[in-house]
Amino acid sequence: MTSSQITENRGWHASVAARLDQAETSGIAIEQFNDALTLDGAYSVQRELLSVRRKRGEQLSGAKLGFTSKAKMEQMGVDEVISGFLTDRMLIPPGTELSLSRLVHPRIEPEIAFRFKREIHPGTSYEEILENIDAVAPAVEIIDSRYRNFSFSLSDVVADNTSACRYALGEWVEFSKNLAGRAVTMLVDGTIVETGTTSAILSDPMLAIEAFARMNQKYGTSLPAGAVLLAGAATAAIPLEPSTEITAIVAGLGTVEIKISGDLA
Ligand code: 0L1
Ligand code: MG
Repeated sequence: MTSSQITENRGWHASVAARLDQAETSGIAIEQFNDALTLDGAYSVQRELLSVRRKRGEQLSGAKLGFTSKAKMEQMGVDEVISGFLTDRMLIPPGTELSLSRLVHPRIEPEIAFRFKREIHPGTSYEEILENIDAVAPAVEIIDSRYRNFSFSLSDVVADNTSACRYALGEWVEFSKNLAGRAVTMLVDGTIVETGTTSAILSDPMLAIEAFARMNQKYGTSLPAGAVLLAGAATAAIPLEPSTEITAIVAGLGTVEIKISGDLA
């Protein structure tokens, strides 16, 4: 590719990022880009999106993986995970209510999160990343596609930062490698709506760390000490409704709760 083609692509990727960012901040969905983006181009759009958010004062707070379940990989016809970034504005602090206002069609999924005690760089090896993990916590991720009908191609969803929207964390506990096969339950207002197991995350959440190492090497950016990795969903995601309370329980790990406000204005 010539340098003028790279510049031209960069300009186009920045304009795709601006459209996705506008959809994210307004809550108004946009049309899919479909085959107009390559996978590498989609990760370039993601980097542009991060730069837009940083200019608004947001700080990078972690990374996330998507398509970590066999079913989702088969549905999308892929054999590799996708990755996105998290910022401090996406974190729902404990005890605060989440407003659905300006979200497009949010869904919630139970996950587990890892915490890095030191900086991680794209060149950090899997072994070093593993040594850098000091804690694990139950988590929920709110995903919200900025595309109409929550429908997308692989490159669409990567460009849209893998539908990352918000996340909440339970209490951190000391990192242990024994994380597969733990029952996961999600409740809405005290009623069980989804059950699953942490083995839905690439068969063992430990494999999410390996997948993150691969993705970070290829497409990642440096993460600060204290950053988190959302490893992937343990059950299907469910649509969020106003004035509800969601609880996710990961057996032997803990609980995370969030309240959705009634405010839709
Ligand atoms: O975090 C996720 O598993 C979602 C990845 C993107 C696909 C989707 O929005 O369903
Ligand atoms: Mg997720």
